[in-house]
Amino acid sequence: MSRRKEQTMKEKLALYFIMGSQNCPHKNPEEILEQALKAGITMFQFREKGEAALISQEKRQLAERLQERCRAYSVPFIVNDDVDLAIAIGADGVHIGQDDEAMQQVKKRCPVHFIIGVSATNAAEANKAIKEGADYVGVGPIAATRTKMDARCPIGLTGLQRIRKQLGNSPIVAIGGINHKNARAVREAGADGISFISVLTKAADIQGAVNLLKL
Ligand code: 3NM
Repeated sequence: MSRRKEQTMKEKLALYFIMGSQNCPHKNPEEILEQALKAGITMFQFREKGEAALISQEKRQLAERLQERCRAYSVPFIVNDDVDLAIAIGADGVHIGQDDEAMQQVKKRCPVHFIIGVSATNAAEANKAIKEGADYVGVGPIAATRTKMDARCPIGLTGLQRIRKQLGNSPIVAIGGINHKNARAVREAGADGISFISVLTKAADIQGAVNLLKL
């Protein structure tokens, strides 16, 4: 990746909000996203996953409604795991996990302009993802999280620092248990950006919560 592309990617990763309808059962995801966009998030990932998640047409319809909101703010709209959906609706990219479709296959199917993100928990996974052409790696979980039931053991700031050392300048976004108390330390440990779910889906004041994450 060129230096310039790398820098642009890092700017997009700064405040990366992730959400699916299962993360906000008693709220309207469109309203949450609208407020988050207004507050200044820089990238969004549609992650419709788990027992309560929408499927088929309902999933696609929600994706399209959320995508429309992101477009209005020129914020990239990324789809988690579901490469078919990402391609079908003309998303800006996909995010894949270690157990999802192989990178080579994903690259072959997606348009060249797609942003491709990969989850990694250690330096070996992160290195492999970047070598295979990932535009960024999502590194975590940094701290304990209640949002992802099958999350691995937290790697802490030390784990993040270790991965940063191995990856040189490649774009890294940290994930898992990130809130206003640890956001700054996470950036100082080498993350170009932070990604988060519950700190916004559970916030009474989304603007205020985003402001605190910026500090
Ligand atoms: N992936 P919260 S942790 C979606 O470690 C996700 O790869 C993780 O939610 C990973 O901000 C996680 O509420 C959940 O902790 C993040």
